[in-house]
Amino acid sequence: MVCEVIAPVLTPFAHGAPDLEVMRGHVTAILEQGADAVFVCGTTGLGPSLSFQERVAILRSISDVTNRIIVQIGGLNMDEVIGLVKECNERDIMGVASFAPYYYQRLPESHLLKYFQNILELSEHPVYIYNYPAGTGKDLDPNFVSKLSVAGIKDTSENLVHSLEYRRKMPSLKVYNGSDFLAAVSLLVLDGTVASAANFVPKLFFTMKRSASKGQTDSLLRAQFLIDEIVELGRKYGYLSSIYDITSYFMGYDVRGPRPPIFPLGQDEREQLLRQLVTLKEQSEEMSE
Ligand code: ELE
Repeated sequence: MVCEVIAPVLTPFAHGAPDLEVMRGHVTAILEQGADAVFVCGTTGLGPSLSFQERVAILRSISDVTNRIIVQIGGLNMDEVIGLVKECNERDIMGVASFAPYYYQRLPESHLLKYFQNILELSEHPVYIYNYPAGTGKDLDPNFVSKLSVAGIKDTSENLVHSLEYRRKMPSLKVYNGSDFLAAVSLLVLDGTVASAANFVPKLFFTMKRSASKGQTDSLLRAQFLIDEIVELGRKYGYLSSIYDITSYFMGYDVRGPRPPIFPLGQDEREQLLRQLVTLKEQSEEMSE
């Protein structure tokens, strides 16, 4: 099985707006260094906080530099969801993905199905489901997904059994897991990983993919445990914020910062974080080929 590393790419913000030039440079770098594709406007990309116009601008700008792109188009405004599907239809991309409409916890399953059916009817690209129960409050489980003719599922769950269930019940469906902590095992037993760590250690992911294809589980696990340490450290500061500092430090260029309500780290926090990253960066360089 050919497994893939899909990077859920962060959105660099400067002066309150997406910095598309920096984003294009970042996408180009991570694709050159080891990611197979990018996932834009997802969780790490702060997609739910972007305006429709910003998401269209990101789609246009990034699809100018690569066609290895899956666009997260989900939201609570159906006109905008449909508008984004139509925008995507105009472009050469790999696919569109959507999480479940969130916030309204008592929506019946029939409404959730209609939401995805609308997308499927309109999209000229393969459609992927982004299952993120921790974020949306809804688990689009294998039984739900089996009712839709989607191309694949990105299951963000730390429960591997849950991801494997899609594979067991729908063998032809592409199945990815989105947890950083399950990246190695996803490369071994699923179609791949959509791990946010691919923003800052794309070369390590390249090495991991090779280790997975050769069945070198020792080196694969060493890389996984290093990623775990970095993500755990980042989470202490708020991972959606600290990932900007971690990425700038590891990649050697400035990916700017998040936009409130995802607040950037304070100066003291940043310095503290960077001090703790020094040896982790050295280790990742040693492990990457
Ligand atoms: C994961 C998120 C959330 C990857 C994206 C992704 O960012 O769009 O495990 O809650 O931190 O879904 O990074 O993961 P947790 O696809």
